[in-house]
Amino acid sequence: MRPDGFDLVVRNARVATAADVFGCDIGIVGGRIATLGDGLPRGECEIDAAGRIVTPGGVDAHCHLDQPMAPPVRMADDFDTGTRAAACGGTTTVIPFAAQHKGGSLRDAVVDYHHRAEGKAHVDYAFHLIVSDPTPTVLADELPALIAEGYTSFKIYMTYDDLKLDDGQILDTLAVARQYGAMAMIHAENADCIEWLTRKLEAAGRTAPRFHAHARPMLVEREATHRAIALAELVDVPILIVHVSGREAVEQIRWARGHGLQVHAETCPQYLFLTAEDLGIDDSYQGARCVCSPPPRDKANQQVIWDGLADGLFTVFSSDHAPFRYEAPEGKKPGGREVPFRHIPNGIPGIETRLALLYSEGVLGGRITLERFVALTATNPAKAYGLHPRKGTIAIGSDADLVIWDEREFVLGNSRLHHAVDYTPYEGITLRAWPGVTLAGGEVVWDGERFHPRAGRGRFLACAAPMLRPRRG
Ligand code: DUC
Ligand code: ZN
Ligand code: ZN
Repeated sequence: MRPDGFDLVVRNARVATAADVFGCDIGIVGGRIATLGDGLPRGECEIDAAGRIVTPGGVDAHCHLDQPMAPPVRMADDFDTGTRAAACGGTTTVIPFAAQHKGGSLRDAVVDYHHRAEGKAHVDYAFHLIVSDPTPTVLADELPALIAEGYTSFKIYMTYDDLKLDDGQILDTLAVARQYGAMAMIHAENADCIEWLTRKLEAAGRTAPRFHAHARPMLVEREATHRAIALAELVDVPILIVHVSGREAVEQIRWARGHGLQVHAETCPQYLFLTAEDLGIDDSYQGARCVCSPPPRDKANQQVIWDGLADGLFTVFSSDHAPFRYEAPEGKKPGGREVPFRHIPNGIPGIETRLALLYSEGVLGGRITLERFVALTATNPAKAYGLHPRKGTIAIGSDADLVIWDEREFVLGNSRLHHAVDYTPYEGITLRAWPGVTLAGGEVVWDGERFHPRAGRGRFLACAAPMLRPRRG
């Protein structure tokens, strides 16, 4: 022990890591874990965690905060409200996206995104990049330089007109990931199929929110997932398929793994807790709240996703928090109007509810082990994006980012959440647990009832190279 003692001791914890669950005290000095052991001497502060599970703070490796959008649309959460909500839901590291505009510079996007985050974040953050215009300068200069500076992951879109790359551009961009050791994340949906289906639906007058799901059936995700896997195989580079929604994409990923390819996969709460019916069973506009891409599927597909979480198909469980207010001209009703589904901003909020949903239904529902919960929500994302072991685990030397869980039943409502969105898609769901305390760098940011703000507490994290080793079989 250091002669000057512990700043904080979390006593009698039932510590869960991705490998084990064990009892000990956690001694914290200077925002880091200094000691794990029994009967530690008194700290300056003490928290008694007797009988409670303590997990690493969550790492939300896929969320969108204050990402520039085409007017009038604007995201509801910036780095202040988004990281506030994250902290109150047990997430202590977020990785949102610095998005290049077509025709713009990737470096400029990063500079702008730093300004948006500066002095506002309550928890630590890193950035993924979004490469939407892989010009020779971006591929040869900007991207390699940014990877070297700690932006070691980037997202490639196969859909959305303002973001998508064609196959040749994807190959060129994947080749940079291979050469410089970055992690390529892929949004896999076939843009041309979606456009063709959307036009047919529009011609038939089928423009209500629920038809968003008809325009993006599983086939379009399956085809793009297969193509992404083939392109990555050609380049011989690992990839991570983001927000996998159901059976058909899962089958492609299992096939790839069976052939020894390094294909990682992410899924999100919406594919476990929502179905296409949440976009509407009639032509009401209410379903715009749950418009996201890929869309939620059905109960059978939810089970496929649960199976993939339990058996190790999925590496990462993220929120894909993309916050738009429902009753707002900058949100789900652009310009104040109920618009055809093509124009509804895609995305749902979930940064605060991600951990409690999976802990409640996954761990306490007996579907996944506590160790796998920790792996999916903290350790694996930290490894995939070069933040481990500083983040994502409970170990000597790691940041003292911890969640002490309260296990008790309550009904979720938006009024208890801390994001700036005027709804939650999970309104009325009964949860069995919620973070009772969140510690970020050894400071209490959430005490189970109150948020303890300190904008600027959150620091930017430069990421190292991805640590995930190839998975065979
Ligand atoms: N889909 C995305 O690809 N990103 C943000 C939200 C969404 O629904
Ligand atoms: Zn996406
Ligand atoms: Zn997203």
